[in-house]
Amino acid sequence: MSVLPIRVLGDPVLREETLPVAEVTDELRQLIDDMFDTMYAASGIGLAAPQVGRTERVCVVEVEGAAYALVNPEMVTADGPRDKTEEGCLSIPDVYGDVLRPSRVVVRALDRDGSPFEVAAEGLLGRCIQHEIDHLHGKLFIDHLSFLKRRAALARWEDEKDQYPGFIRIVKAGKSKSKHPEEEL
Ligand code: K1U
Ligand code: ZN
Repeated sequence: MSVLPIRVLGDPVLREETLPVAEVTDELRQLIDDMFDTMYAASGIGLAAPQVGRTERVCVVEVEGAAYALVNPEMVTADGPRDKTEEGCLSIPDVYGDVLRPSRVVVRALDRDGSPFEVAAEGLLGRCIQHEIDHLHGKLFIDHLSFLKRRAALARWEDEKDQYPGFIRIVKAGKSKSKHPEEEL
């Protein structure tokens, strides 16, 4: 169980296309578990592999108690009326922007055991899954903003980024969702 350093805007890994996972191994399961730990420690609702410097096509989400590890996720459908809602990103701390996205998605993926499944999601879970799949293709929420709003978001980031030398954000362990708190000792 490890909380991993989070890469922030400016690290080239955030702009790379990820690589499909060929096989769900114990090493990949360890990465998934560490990503959940990191997401909880950072008080996030999602996290994608590039945010911890990895290029595997894998992300994790948890919204209102519904937790998913998504390996090789593929968008099956993205429809419904588009909603505009404010997003943040653990890789662009303290920067926010309104993003327009389809309100409903159906996503197909492999789970932590390598078994295929589909999830249909709307609301915050649907938005979070779209945000994480974007990360797996090197796309960030600021890329969805209008020219002026993106410029404002980047100006805000200019004021923040010096807190993250080497494009690394260290998150303290502590906020844990572990069912076994003694594991944290
Ligand atoms: O991928 C990430 O950077 C995680 C990101 C996911 C996300 C947030 C908001 C909308 C879509 C996707 C975060 O978790 S940032 C933390 C955050 O903004 C948040 C936390 C709890 C509830 C709602 C938002
Ligand atoms: Zn993000």
